[in-house]
Amino acid sequence: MHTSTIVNRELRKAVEEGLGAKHKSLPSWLFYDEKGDRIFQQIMHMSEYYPTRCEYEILDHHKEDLLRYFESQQSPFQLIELGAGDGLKTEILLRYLCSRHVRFTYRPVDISASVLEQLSRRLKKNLPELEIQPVNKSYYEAVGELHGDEKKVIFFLGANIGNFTPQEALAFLKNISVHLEGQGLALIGFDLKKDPRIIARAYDDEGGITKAFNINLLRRLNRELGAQFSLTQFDHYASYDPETGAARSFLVSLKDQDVPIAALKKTYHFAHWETINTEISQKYDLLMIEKTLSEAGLEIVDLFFDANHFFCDVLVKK
Ligand code: AVJ
Repeated sequence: MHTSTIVNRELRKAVEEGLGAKHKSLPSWLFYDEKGDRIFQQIMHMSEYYPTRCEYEILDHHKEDLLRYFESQQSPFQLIELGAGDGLKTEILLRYLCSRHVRFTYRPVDISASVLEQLSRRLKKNLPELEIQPVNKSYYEAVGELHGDEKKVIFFLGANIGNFTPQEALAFLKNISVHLEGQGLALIGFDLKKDPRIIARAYDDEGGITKAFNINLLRRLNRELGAQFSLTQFDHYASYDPETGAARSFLVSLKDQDVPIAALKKTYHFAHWETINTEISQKYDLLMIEKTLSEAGLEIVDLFFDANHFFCDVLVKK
């Protein structure tokens, strides 16, 4: 079956569930259509959006350490990156591993075909010696299909784990841990609690790029499901709760309105100021990280921080 048919079925199911709930929500994977991919690349370049820069710094400064840990692996191994995106951060590390003639296959997994193509094209050009096998799947699917005896190093970077609630993150990590039997390793990125103002700004930038990212989700529903959302009658709102560490994004209805969605043969009502929760970006402290990992049956091998301690990549094994 064609990928777009599957995505479309998933899409209809997600929208029907999310908009049918008492507190309306839409899953954040819906952000990443072609335009959403492009806006997210802009977000990663914004001065307010620190996570990408922090992780870039971490991977650059600790590439020797990481190599040492990977080399204790039987080679060749599979380097599986879940939610690889445009892979710009990972490229520093891939470049280094290639320069040291480490034998491995890079398997970037991403739900977005366009971003994956862009990544493959760039890596084939920049690192022709790299063996790369792109996987166009959601990471749930990809993890479900991991098998084989080859040793695995699983990357889950860029605070992607933050899109899960803490309970969901635990379940996902338990799932991953099954695949680390033997000598497997995983490198997991956690965005850390910090000055709440810095976090709030990262999700509500001056230039309105994050707003455009959020609103684009409605444009996608208009195009792919024949919905009739007015893009000017919803606003972007981001909140950060320093107690729980949850940064959340909402679309806020600016008037009382009815929105038909042709593909669902339904019309949804939005009261004035009613919200649709579109994303959670969970922030962690070290205690939460340790607790979550140990509950998932994972052992911390090493922790890597940027100079500001804004972000942390944790290397774990089973
Ligand atoms: C791609 C999930 C890591 O939550 O920080 C950026 C997405 N949303 N700005 C994040 C995002 C709004 C991002 N992740």
